[in-house]
Amino acid sequence: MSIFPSLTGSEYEEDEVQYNQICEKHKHLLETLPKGRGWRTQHLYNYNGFWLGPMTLNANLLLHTYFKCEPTNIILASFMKSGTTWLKALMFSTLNRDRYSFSNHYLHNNSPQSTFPYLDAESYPMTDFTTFSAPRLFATHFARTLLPACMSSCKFVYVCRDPKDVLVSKWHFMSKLRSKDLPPLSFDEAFELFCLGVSEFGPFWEHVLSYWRASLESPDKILFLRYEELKKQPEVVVRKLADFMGKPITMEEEKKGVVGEIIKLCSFENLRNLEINKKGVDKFGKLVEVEKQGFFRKGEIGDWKNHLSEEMKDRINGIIEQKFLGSGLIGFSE
Ligand code: PAP
Repeated sequence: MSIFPSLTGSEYEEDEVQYNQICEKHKHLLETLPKGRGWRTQHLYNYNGFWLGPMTLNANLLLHTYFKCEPTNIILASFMKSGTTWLKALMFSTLNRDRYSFSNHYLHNNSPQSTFPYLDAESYPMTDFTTFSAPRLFATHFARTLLPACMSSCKFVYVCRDPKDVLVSKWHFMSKLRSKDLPPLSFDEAFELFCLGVSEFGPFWEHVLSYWRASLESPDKILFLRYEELKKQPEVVVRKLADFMGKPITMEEEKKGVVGEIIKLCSFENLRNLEINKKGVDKFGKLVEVEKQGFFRKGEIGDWKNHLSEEMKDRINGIIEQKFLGSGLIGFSE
């Protein structure tokens, strides 16, 4: 299949030249950027202050060249393992609540990952997203400062989570995906790398701060959420999401219990126990396949207590306090 399905003749040739230039740039970057130890792949590359694997680096270059921003786009952004799967299900089912009944829903037969595309997979220029109807939903793990400038016209939902739980969740997840040709990454090694900021899409703190600062500048454009608040008060968050996406819950829907239906549909227990999420893989770009059940592990607050020593907890909490000092971000170092 052509990499530019919608183009013909000279248009195609022009774009092919551009595409080859990106491949060249990618090759050059891999040779020149600072390298760190990868959790899944052998190396990560420090690109504009953030650590990316070779494929996500390429995806970022492609995104900057080919992505066509629309002000109606709504982008779900998160650091890995912060609640993306949950938010994908919640945003999709909240926005499309007139399209599907809760007794026979899209999510009963399709994984949350399939609801809307990741910008970080190497999908460009093969997929023409302009054909999707508005508002178009996308997900990304890229820090705000790694995204194209035109995206300041789009809305963002950012979800973050206690970094200690993120670390534990990510280590379990990446250990499964890690190439069998590489030596395993022990939890102690992952902890050390995480503290140094060397972790796919990290440093964690810079990632969170990139969206936090943007949300302070444009609160109407960025809805800043926390996994823990979603766990404690899901109904408050679903109403916020509905308002933010331009589709507030009506009085009639409140009476019918629509908010409760959305929460029940997207709950960890429900999604994890659906047959569709127990078998098979989700595909990201050309090469990455992830077992669907890998997205549903424990879904709890505080699993870090089963993995981190007292000393580790104090060290990571100290880093969080220092990094977030004066930012207004609190409650991560408990
Ligand atoms: P991703 O970065 O690979 O997209 P993401 O969905 O952000 O992963 O995070 C996965 C975490 O969310 C897992 O946490 P755990 O390892 O601590 O268990 C996963 O279990 C949890 N999770 C997935 N779906 C839900 C849900 N519906 N409700 C609550 N937590 C969920």
